[in-house]
Formats: sequence, structure tokens, C-alpha cells
Amino acid sequence: MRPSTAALADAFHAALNAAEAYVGATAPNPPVGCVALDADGLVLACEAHQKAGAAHAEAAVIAACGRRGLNQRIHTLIVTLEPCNHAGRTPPCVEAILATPAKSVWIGARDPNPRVAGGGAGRLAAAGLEISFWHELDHSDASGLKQRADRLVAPFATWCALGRPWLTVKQAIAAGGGMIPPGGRGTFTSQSSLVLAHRLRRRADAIITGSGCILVDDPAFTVRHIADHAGKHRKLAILDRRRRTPRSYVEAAKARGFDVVIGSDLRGLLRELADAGVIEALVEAGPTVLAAFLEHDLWDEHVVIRQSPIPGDQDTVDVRARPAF
Ligand code: AOF
Ligand code: ZN
Repeated sequence: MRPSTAALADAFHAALNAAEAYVGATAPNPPVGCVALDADGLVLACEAHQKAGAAHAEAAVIAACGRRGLNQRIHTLIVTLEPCNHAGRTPPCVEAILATPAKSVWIGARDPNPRVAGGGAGRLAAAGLEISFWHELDHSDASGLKQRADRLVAPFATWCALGRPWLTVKQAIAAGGGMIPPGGRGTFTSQSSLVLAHRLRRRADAIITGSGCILVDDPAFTVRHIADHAGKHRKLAILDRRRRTPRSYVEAAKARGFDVVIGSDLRGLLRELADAGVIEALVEAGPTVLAAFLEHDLWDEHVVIRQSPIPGDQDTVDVRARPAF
């Protein structure tokens, strides 16, 4: 017996959903989800990597199976990311997998970490496990699920390859054509746009803004319209060539839980953030800073929220994704 194609596709979904709940919580690690199936395709456990330093998704699934006395039934593991083969803050997942009776592993995306690349899958295959990638599954959802796995790891991949955080540039445009304050203070945008803006903040490890924006809008940059990750501390990076940011603003931002970084050079600031483990940053700034990011091709997702000219109507949202490098 082996899990059916339908059971595998369902497990891909479940692993993605588990991981997606922790997008924004795991830096400098990627979010990862894992499911263990028995030979009949029954789900034994489904877990996510919740935080850097905590158990990896595979280790969490194996531990959950152990607690339930189900370890000997593990037949197939489904992971959104290739299992690691190195000891970092936590022991290598491949060793934990090899200590179970697992016979096959289905992997969503390769690990782009240069210390890992290809090593995890190779080690498991060398030990006799059957290793497959999600897009190889003969199921109509397979390529879409594989794309979700790639998207989950894209910020981490960008951080590994380019040495800068993944950049989401958010821009809100009023019905009259002018820019809406990046703080998005209720007055201009509809409730759904505010929720979207706060979802973008939730998944970011840093908010990048400019001193001009702070002087004009006094934005809070906190996650308020949805629940934030427990214990999350973001960086607030302020581009400020002329040192205009008021000390009182910096103190208030720190009191809101931000770790404030002030810089005058865009690329230098991005490097500093990347070095501090920021894998995803959200740019919420005024026209000058926004233009600098877009003109220098320093963006990965450009989210444009347009206010409807009809009062009370929903805003429209356009998301432009930069092709993968
Ligand atoms: C996995 N499963 O759930 C995650 C992985 O310092 P560590 O021990 O937490 O290792 C971090 C690296 O492991 C990280 O850079 C990435 O390559 C990989 N993340 N791997 O097998 C997981 N989060
Ligand atoms: Zn691991």
C-alpha cells in the first residue's frame, strides 16, 4: 500500500496551509510545513516551523507522531521545502527522517541555502528513500501547489542569493490621483485595503520608510487590523539623509516594539537589514523613497491600492510580481 494521488495532493495543501500561517514569524529561516502519512494515506501529523531556533517542520511532525505513538506508521513525508542536511540551530532533519520507517518523501521546493542546496534530498535518496518533487505528481493541482511552495520560500531565496531582503513595495493612490499617506489612516482607503496593508506588515520583518513620510503622517506602522504573530519584533528602517526624524518619534516607535534603524544610503540600509536577518521588508513611504526603490529595480512585489472614485466602493488592488531572478 502507498498513499493515493488524491491523498498526496491533500497533504500538499495541508502542509502549505500549515506553513503559510507562519509567514513572517520564522526569519531568518523560511516558513516550512510538513505532513506525515501512513501507508493508507491517513494523516498522522501536520506541523509547521514556527520560529527560528524552534523545531523544523519535519522534526515537529516526527515528535508529534512520537507523542501519539504513531512513529512506526510513518510511511510518507510531505514537506514544502527540502529537508536540511546540516546542524544549525537545530539538528539535521534528514537524520530525524532516517530514524523513522519513512519510505518516501515528497518535496515542494529545493532549499536555496547554499549550505544545504541539494544535500538533503541527495542524502535521503542515497539512504534508499524514494524522493519526489511535487510537480511530478500526476494531479491537476500539482503545478499550482508547487508554485505556492516556491512562493513560500521566495523571500528566503532572495535573501540568500542577493544579500538583501525580499521587498514588497506598497503604494496607495487616492481617487484624485495623489498618494495616500502610507500610514493608511482610515480616512482614505476601504476596510479591505487596510486589512491588506496590515497583512503585508504582518509578513514583514522590517518596515522601510522615509523621514519625510514620518514628518507628514506620524505613522504607527503596527499591525492592528489583524492579529500579529505573538512576540514579533520588527525593525523600522528610516531613510533619513538630513537626520530630520524627531527623537520623540523614534522613542515612541521603540515603545511600540520597533527596533529602529536610521540610514542615509538605500543599499547600505538594505545590507544592514539583511545582515540582521530581515528576509522580507515592506516599503511604506512617500513618493520620493518609493520612486527610488522602483527606479533601482529594488522590488519583488509592487502592490498598488487604488481608491475608487465612487464613495463607499471597494478599492482595487493590483499586485505586480517581478520575475524570479
Ligand atoms: C528544514 N525544515 O522547517 C526549515 C529549514 O539554524 P537552523 O537549524 O534552524 O537551520 C536553518 C536552515 O534550515 C535555514 O537556513 C534553511 O536552509 C533550513 N530551513 N529546513 O529542513 C524547516 N525551516
Ligand atoms: Zn531541518
